[in-house]
Amino acid sequence: MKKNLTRKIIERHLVSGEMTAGKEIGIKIDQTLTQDATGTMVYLQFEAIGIKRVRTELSVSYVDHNTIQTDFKNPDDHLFLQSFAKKYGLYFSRPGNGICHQVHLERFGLPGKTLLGSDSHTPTGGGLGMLAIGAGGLDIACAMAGAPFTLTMPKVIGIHLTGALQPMCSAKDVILELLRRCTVKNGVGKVFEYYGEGVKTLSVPQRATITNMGAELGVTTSVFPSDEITREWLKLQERESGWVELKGDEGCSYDEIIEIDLNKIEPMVAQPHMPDLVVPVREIEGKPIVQAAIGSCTNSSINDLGIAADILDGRTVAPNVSLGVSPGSKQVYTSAIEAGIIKKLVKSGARILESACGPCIGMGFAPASKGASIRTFNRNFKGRSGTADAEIYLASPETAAASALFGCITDPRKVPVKMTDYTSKTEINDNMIIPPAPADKFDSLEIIRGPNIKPCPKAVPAPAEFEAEILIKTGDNITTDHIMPAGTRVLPYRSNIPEIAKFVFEAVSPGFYDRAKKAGTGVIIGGENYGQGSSREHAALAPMYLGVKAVITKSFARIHKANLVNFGIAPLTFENPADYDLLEQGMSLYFPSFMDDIRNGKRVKAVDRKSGREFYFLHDLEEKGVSLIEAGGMLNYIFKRQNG
Ligand code: MIC
Ligand code: SF4
Repeated sequence: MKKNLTRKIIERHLVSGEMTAGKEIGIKIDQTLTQDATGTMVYLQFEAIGIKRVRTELSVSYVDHNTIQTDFKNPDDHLFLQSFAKKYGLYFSRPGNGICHQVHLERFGLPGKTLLGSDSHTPTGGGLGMLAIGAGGLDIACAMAGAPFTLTMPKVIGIHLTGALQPMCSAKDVILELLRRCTVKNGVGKVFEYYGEGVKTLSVPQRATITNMGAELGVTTSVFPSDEITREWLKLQERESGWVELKGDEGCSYDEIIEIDLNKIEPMVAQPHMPDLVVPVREIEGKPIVQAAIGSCTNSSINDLGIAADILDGRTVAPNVSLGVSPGSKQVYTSAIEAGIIKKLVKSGARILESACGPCIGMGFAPASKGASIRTFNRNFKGRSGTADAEIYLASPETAAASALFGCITDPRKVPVKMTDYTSKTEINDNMIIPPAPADKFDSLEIIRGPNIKPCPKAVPAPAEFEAEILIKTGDNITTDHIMPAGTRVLPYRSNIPEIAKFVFEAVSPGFYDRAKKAGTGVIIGGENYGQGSSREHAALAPMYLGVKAVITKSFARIHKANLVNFGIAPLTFENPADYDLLEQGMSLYFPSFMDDIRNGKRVKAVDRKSGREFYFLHDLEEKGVSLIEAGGMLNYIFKRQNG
């Protein structure tokens, strides 16, 4: 049988299950990555599992999200992560070394390997031919303990690339075009596999831009073949020995094929407040901006900075615009200094920010009130920038730089510059990566734990029956940023669930925390694609802590749904979608046979005792999922198994 690439990699890693789309499978995980904002919980959970050394081929702990250090909390978390990595066998990438996905691509990623990361943009590694998947923290902790990762066998969508990108059109425009066509809500249960002649025209960082933002499509992951271009990139990284050729068999089949002619791709922009509200730049040209930002794990490689520098060379950023540039990694930063890129940018008026996530996750560089900001990032959810009424546009480095120059959204084809390939300037220096201590040092090493680091709360086993208040009813496409915001005020509490729980649904529904506390037991009603976006398990963990027992929606995003189950919250959907209209915040629902219903079928009964009306909700949990709900989440489940 002719196989596509996704199938080949899964087959090589298959531990359990049948490779039929829609069926549950378990795969071996070769590598894991975490970042600081999700990492502290991952390691607290790993510690609770009680294993002394990671059991993967490679695990890396990065610090890139929260590096502002407004008080002790943040640096305390960094010290915890550093001491943990040393003791338990992980590499530690120090703050300043760069964004996890960019650094992993440069220094650790390998074609054909599986990578599980506690960050939704882990699929960046797909640019190197990895099967790289984002997941909740608890799944990473289990993978580090050597457990297979459970997922639904995906459908594989072939993205057939032909032609070559025209000048000033970029990889970002390719993925924006795909978002325009496919939207944020149709990717669940799919892998996007790129193939065809056009692949050869794209560098590894360009491929990584595309696979990175597959996260916004909602797909499980995206993958490119590993070819001569991949080999050249690994050679530049002095890691050529890790190269293997990988591709789908000639004539292999896909569940669906999407055609992209790169010749026809033009500069695109996503409008506020969703990454799929995409139009060609020319349609909204002239819209004034107050800010432009180049960086994030999507677009912060040396050529991304290089093209911006060349556009701005000898010119000055428009007086109404503040331009921020965050190099993706120390490697990008030092190489950009060598190549004269930073000088050109600074001379033009750009503000060079730290090599970290920074403004992408609302850590500084917030736009002015009602200000429009054009960013090379991947998410433009309302409020994520730190300014509630700001308008965030997503575009390529070419478009962002041209817009910064003219002070308004500008088609970069107006300022054509010759694309220079700056990759030959790559400087390799791993002095900011600390290797783990040898295993026999384990007992002598201490974990440094600041006062803001609190143990991960455990859920209580699911009740046989319960009465719960509807704490909130949301619309469609609710993101984990809505459920559990980030930014400078909230991120410092990622290691402290009782504190961070106070921010749940803060901007969407003020008073949620008090309502939940008062009710004691609650449920959430959602629309379609509930929980899209970030992998942050805090969006499940904090509601669990506040007594949420079930989330009932029209449909779920993949990672959030898995996170709910990991923390013992039942993800349910409407048997009759019209029931959505009958349920309102403040109503009370009685679940007379909750656990029996979950265990014995796919239908869960609830009653509004006031009106006597009955509702039926559905679940698609398989055996393991049912056990997790029953046990009150993954940690309880593991302990139960460990103690017989
Ligand atoms: C994001 O881009 O939303 C984040 C911040 O990187 C998250 C992880 C987190 O919330 O810590 C993600 O994408 O998973
Ligand atoms: Fe960091 Fe932004 Fe990438 Fe998330 S999307 S990993 S916050 S750069």
